[in-house]
Amino acid sequence: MCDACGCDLKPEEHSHDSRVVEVHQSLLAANTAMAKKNRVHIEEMGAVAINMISSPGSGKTTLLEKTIEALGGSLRIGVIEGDIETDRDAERIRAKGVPVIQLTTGGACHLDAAQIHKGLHLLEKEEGGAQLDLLFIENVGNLVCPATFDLGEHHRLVLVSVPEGPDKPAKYPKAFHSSQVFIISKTDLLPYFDFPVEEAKAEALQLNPDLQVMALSATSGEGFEQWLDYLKEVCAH
Ligand SMILES: Nc1nc2c(ncn2[C@@H]2O[C@H](COP(=O)(O)OP(=O)(O)OP(=O)(O)O)[C@@H](O)[C@H]2O)c(=O)[nH]1
Ligand SMILES: [Mg+2]
Repeated sequence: MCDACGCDLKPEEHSHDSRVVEVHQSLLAANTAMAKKNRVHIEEMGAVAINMISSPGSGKTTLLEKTIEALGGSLRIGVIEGDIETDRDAERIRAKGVPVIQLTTGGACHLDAAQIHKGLHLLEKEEGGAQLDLLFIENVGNLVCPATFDLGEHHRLVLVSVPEGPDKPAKYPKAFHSSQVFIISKTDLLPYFDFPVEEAKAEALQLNPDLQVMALSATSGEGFEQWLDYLKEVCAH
């Protein structure tokens, strides 16, 4: 038992040094300040930015591919991809003919505002990357760390795919508290999984009543119109 705080750890196993907390707070403050600058930079590019957060494999890149196919002719779309390793997602997006930058974090579980600052300057050098209507930022796949870091986005989008199960809003509340849009993806798989859509929606709305909730399948196209309408509306403002 630790005499200082009464917890179960031995004194040498943890710290009561308030400087540890201060360092974390100043790192977050620096990130928030850089995110503010990024938002201005993105607006100068003419764009609205959407930060996409989800578990690995819930369909972020596929949703982007299908969105570019549907709207790439009418809206100028750019993408910043975030992954721990590889430029595979950027290659998939590049094949759709829009400007894209891959950021690799080398192990970090989220993008931060300083990386986006660099990414914006690199994107501007890509053909068609300097003036955009929509900038998508695909964050590193997980529902935990990305929720803490403002990147300078205007909208935050959290996805949960049908095979992951409906309990994610309750288990990972910060991602849902801090988002404006919640997408239930891969609805073509609903016949094969136990995913009560209305219950999942209700649970998410209980956490954040302002969430805009959509259910869609990128492969079948079901529910896609609502998503495209949302994007057009976002760009019109
Ligand atoms: N059935 C079905 N499969 C989908 C759908 N969307 C994506 N997938 C599949 O899900 C897998 C993962 O899709 P991605 O788009 O790469 O997922 P991601 O979220 O970008 O993954 P990470 O970047 O690794 O986090 C792929 O095999 C896709 O073909 C969908 O609407 N329905
Ligand atoms: Mg991806």
